[in-house]
Amino acid sequence: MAEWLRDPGGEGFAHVYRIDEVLFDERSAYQHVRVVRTPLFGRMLVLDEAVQTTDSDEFIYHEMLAHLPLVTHPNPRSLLIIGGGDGGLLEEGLKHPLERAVMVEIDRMVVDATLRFIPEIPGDAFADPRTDLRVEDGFAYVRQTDLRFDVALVDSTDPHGPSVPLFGAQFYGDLHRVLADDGVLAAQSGSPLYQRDLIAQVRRNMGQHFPIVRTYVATVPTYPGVLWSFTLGSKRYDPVEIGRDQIASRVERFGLRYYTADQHHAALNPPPFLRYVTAGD
Ligand code: AG3
Repeated sequence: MAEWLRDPGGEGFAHVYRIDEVLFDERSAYQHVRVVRTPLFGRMLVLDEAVQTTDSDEFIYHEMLAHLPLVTHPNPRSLLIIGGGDGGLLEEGLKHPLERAVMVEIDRMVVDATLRFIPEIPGDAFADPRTDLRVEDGFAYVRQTDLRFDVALVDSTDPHGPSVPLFGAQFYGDLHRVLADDGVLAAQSGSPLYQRDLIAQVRRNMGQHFPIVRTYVATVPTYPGVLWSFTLGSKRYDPVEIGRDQIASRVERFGLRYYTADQHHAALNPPPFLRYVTAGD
C-alpha cells in the first residue's frame, strides 16, 4: 500500500502526494526533516507536514523571493537571508553582482539533507566565496549584528515553532535597523486563500517600520492552494515604479524560468478576486 504525504492547507483541505521513495527521514532539534521522491514533482524537502520545495518547481518561489526585491534596489551589494536552509534562494541571490551574502539558518539538518539528496537546488551556492553561512537563530542574529545590508530576504516555514517571531513587528524593526538607508526587505507571507490573516498581520507589522509595503503573488504548484504571497517592505524604492527595461537589463543573463519584467508587474497587480491582499497599496 503506497504511502501518501498530506500537506494540510486551511480548514478541510490538503494537498496529497504519493511517496515513491523516502530518501531521508530524521528529527532535528526543531522539526521533522524529510526528503521524499514523488511521481509528478520529483524530490521534495518536507519540514513537519509542509512541503518546502521540490526540484521541479523550486525556481518559481526562489526566483520571485530573490529577484523582485533585488531588482527593486538599484545596486545591491550585500544580501541577508534568514532561513532558506535548502540554499535555493541563496543560489538565486548570488546571480546578482553581490559582494557578500550572509545566510542565517537555524537548522543544520535542512542544509545537510538538501546538499546530500537534492544538491541541484543550492548548486554551488554554499561554496561561493561571497557566502557566509551561519547556523544560528536568525531572530537573535538580526538583533545583535553590526553588519548592514542592502537587501534582506526572509525564507521561513509557516508560522509555527521557531518561525513565529519571524512574522512579528519586532523582527521587522530589527531588520529595518540592519538595512541601509535605501534597503529593501521581502518575506514569504503565506497563502492568499487560507492565510489571509497572516498576510494582513505581515503587512501591518512591516508597515510599522517601512514606508512602502507591497504584497505580490506567484503560483507555486506544490504549496497548498498553489497561489502564494510575498510581502516587501522598502525604505525608498517602490517595486511598482521599476521600469520594464530596467528589470530586463538586470536579469536577462540569468536564464530565469519565471521572473521577468512582465511577471514583476503582474505579481504586484493580481487579478480582481485577489485584490484584498494588496488593499491599501
Ligand atoms: N518556505 C515556505 C514554505 C511554506 C509552505 N507551506 C506549506 N507547504 N504548507 C519555503 C522554503 C523554500 N526555500
